[in-house]
Amino acid sequence: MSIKTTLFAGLLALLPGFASAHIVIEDAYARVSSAMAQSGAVFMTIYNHNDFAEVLTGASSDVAVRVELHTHLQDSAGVMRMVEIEGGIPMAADETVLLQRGGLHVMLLGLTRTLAHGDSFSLTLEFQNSDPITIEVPVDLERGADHGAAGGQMDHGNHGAGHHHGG
Ligand SMILES: [Cu+2]
Repeated sequence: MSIKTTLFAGLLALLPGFASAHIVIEDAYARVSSAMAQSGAVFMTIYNHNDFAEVLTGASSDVAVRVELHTHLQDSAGVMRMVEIEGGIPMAADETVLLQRGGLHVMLLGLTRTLAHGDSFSLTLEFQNSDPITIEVPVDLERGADHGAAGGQMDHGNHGAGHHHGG
């Protein structure tokens, strides 16, 4: 009987369709520092509703020559610097990961066109175990650094204090 239970759980974890339906991306937006900027950053909330760990392994978009996964780290001089995350962004089972200003973000390098406030573009996110997810990202230059606070329409913010450990 325990063998059957284990087998069933194993099969569920192997079904790609089952897996991809359980990653939810919300509240994505992009920023550039100016109209002349050569790079930009994308922020979002990622919910891993799977009961297994996932890894955001990479991303791609036709608005950038290269797309990297970055975080901010403080160097020995106390200066915050952006660094590429080797191996991707891990997400524990049922974890919510915040990509936000001053922390994790998707970096757009070598912009192929100008990103102006109100524009939008497609971004494809790739995962270790789940199918890729393509989202439409609005360019929002007016969003404050206080992520999500201005929206007021995000039910997910009430799911529990455990969601806010990513920053
Ligand atoms: Cu960056």
